[in-house]
Amino acid sequence: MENCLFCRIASGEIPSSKVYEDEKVLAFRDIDPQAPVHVLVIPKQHFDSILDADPETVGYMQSIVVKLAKELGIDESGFRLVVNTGKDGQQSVKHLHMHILGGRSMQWPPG
Ligand code: DGP
Repeated sequence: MENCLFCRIASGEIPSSKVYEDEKVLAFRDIDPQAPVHVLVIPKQHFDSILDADPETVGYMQSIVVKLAKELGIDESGFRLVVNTGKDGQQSVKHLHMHILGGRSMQWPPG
């Protein structure tokens, strides 16, 4: 989608610190990391949010999250998977993305 930041990152028009890529998804380091490990997983196809995405895409993204958690060495210590959605969810980029946050102990409840 034109003018979508994450579509432009997915196409390579805007550079990112890439962690993983295949024909369906891209994973890259968050520009403003909130933990020692902070990776975003996005589908290359544009969906505004998880509300619009099909279960196959979401399930595939989940499988990449698990693979990356192992590769990033945070599967045993644990991590947080976040999908901010809409206004109250504080979603700032309107292209579905999953945050993988790890490498430190997380707080609960979130603010
Ligand atoms: P959210 O608030 O859930 O929509 O998270 C969007 C995230 O995207 C936020 O943590 C910062 C990150 N971000 C925004 N712009 C860029 C960018 O240009 N490059 C990268 N790598 N991350 C970005």
